[in-house]
Amino acid sequence: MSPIARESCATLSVADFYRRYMLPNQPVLIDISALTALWRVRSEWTREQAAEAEEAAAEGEEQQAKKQRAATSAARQLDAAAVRAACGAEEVTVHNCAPAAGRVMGRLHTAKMSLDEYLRWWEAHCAARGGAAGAAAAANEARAAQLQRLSELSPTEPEAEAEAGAEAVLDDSLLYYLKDWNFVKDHESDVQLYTRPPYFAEDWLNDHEAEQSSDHRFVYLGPADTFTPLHKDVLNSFSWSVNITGRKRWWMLPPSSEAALMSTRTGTQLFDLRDLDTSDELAAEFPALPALLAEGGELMDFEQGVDEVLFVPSGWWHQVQNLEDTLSVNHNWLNACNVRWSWSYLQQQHARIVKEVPECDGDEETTQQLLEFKYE
Ligand SMILES: O=C(O)CCC(=O)C(=O)O
Repeated sequence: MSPIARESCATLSVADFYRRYMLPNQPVLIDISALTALWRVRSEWTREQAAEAEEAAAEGEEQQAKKQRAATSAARQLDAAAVRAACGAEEVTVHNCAPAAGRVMGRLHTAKMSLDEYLRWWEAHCAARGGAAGAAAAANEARAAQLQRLSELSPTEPEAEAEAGAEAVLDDSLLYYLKDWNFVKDHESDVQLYTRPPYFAEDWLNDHEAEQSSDHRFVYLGPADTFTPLHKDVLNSFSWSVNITGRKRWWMLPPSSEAALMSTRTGTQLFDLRDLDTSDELAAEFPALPALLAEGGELMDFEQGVDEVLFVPSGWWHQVQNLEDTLSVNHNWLNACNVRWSWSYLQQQHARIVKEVPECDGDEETTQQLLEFKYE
């Protein structure tokens, strides 16, 4: 296994980020708590319970920072009532990560619902699950009911809801992960939830797309155990991802590992690296993988704490699990450092469409439309 590089925005300059990570296409985790402290997503969408008293200890700086992050992560929770009040009526897409829900064509099942519905599910799920986040969810629910009563927005009886919450039973067929919510696109003019960290300022994808109907700036929200399957990012873009609440586990493999991630039997890519541990039959389809995953291999397997931003370089394969209830923000982007990989990827895909879709041979307009449809 390879270790992930760790930095802090207090000491990492933009020029050093460029030279040490972006240009050589290497991942890095950067503590940006000094930046997130100023963000509205933190002050308006989360609540902090009093953190436990700090132990005075003779430890290294890194250990202390880790302890501090763990305490912050435990104390800071989503303020579901505030999020609901801000944009509960919006439609969002959720992915069902419950193992019992299965997959469709190698992907998680998805559904569309209002954010309000999603947050109701979230609160019931966290309350039924119990623990610290469950208590926070119950408090959120009570606060939401109070806000609703005040605003008379909902016809639902708050008392009946609170009762339903108290009786909630964990439904193991549902584990919803809200992904790819284009919050910024729809709210640029009224609220700036966060600012782009300076390391990622030069962004040809989203600056261009500001004029378009969609973009690559996302909010993600998922309770503990929600999951993003193995993939590399759209158009070989870079991505950055920061946790506003919670922690994530990331598994990352460099672009050179791509062939090892394709089944020798079907040619399709692996869904979850952990599936190899539970199925010898599946493991046999990926004979080159064990060497990459072994000690001394290429795999990076690490935790990302609250207020840490991860730089995911172009073409790196990754899968992600939320270890706690996690609110995160992420962008995909292109610039002079990676646009050539995007361009060659698009050329490959163009050639593939022409080869596999007979109608496209000689019809450039249809080929372009299909390309656009696939990567919009
Ligand atoms: O946080 C997640 O679940 C996935 C994020 C991701 O894949 C990315 O930022 O590239």
